[in-house]
Amino acid sequence: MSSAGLTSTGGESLPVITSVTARTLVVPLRQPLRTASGVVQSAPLLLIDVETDAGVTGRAYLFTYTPKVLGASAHLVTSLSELLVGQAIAPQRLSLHLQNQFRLLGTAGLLDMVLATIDTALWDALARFTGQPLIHLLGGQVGTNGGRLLCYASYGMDSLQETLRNVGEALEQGFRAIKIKIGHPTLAQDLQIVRGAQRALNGRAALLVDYNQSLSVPEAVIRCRALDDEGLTWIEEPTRFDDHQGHAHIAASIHTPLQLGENLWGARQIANSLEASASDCMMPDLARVGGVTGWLQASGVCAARQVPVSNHFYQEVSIHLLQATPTAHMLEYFPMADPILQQPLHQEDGYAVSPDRPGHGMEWDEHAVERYRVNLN
Ligand code: SMN
Ligand code: MG
Repeated sequence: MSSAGLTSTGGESLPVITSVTARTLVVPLRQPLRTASGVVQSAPLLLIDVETDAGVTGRAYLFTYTPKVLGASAHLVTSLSELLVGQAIAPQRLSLHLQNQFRLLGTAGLLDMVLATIDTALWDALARFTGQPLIHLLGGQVGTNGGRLLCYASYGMDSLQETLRNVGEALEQGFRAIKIKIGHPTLAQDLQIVRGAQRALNGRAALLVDYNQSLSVPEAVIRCRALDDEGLTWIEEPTRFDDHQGHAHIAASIHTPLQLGENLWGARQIANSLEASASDCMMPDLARVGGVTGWLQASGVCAARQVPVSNHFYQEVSIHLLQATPTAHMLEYFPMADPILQQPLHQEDGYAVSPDRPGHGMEWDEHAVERYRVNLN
């Protein structure tokens, strides 16, 4: 079967897609994740499985932030599957083709996130077909640097007491870096919590903070200047993600590095943000940057500018991508999908350990998937 503009090809050596299916779940979080811009009570996940005639299945999940769009995202997968069944597993080629199909509509938003998740599943299928971990397909090697990547424990916006408990927990688990969210009603509260956390850490781990876009530019300048000598590794998203000039002004007002990226759409928006000197660091989100294909493009943009790169969520795939990213910095460790994975990503002594299994290494725990499945029809 062919779709407009793409002749059906099996390519002698590549598997051919036989089905693309979606399942909708709501997976519990260990605790609700409070940010200055809203609370995430649970993890609404869309699971995508791409089956092939070679007997390998590519997998990926999409975090949709709210269950309200889970049904729509699943319907998008069903529609897109008509463009994919019968095509060879060639992720770069297929992702470009799918983007071109929607040139008039534009894809920014949920469609881009679904396309990115399909891209990730296609790369997983290709890697599984070769019998190699994804990192090998990207030119990296499992076991490099001991196959480990420095990671940080990611927490929410909590009270001083809860923050101190989180810091103690992270130190006990061996983390060498910890992120907390701030943006409390007053600067004094932010400072009290940052200083309390730093006292508790006592130099045993780095501290990162995240404002989740909650401040106006003038307020962000005031608060970031007040935090500038608190020894923070980075200050994340003080104002709206796409206010490049606003972030450039904030960045120019302080010496603490700014961190952006989780809300930027594709390598293009990352390049625009860096062009505006809006950020010192970048942390692409797999679903917004365009999957593995988009990440590789963004990685090149950041490498050209020597910008440190971390990830946002999707740790199981991001650990492969970061180990093939020239300016890799740290992995955000936020195990939201662990309840549905047979072998969650392993963290020890503050490092995430790269799995030496075909593809990204995720296998669904089908019993758990059924337990958390939601029927939205
Ligand atoms: C974040 C964003 C959205 C939901 C939870 C957490 C946060 C992060 O910005 O950096 O992880
Ligand atoms: Mg963030």
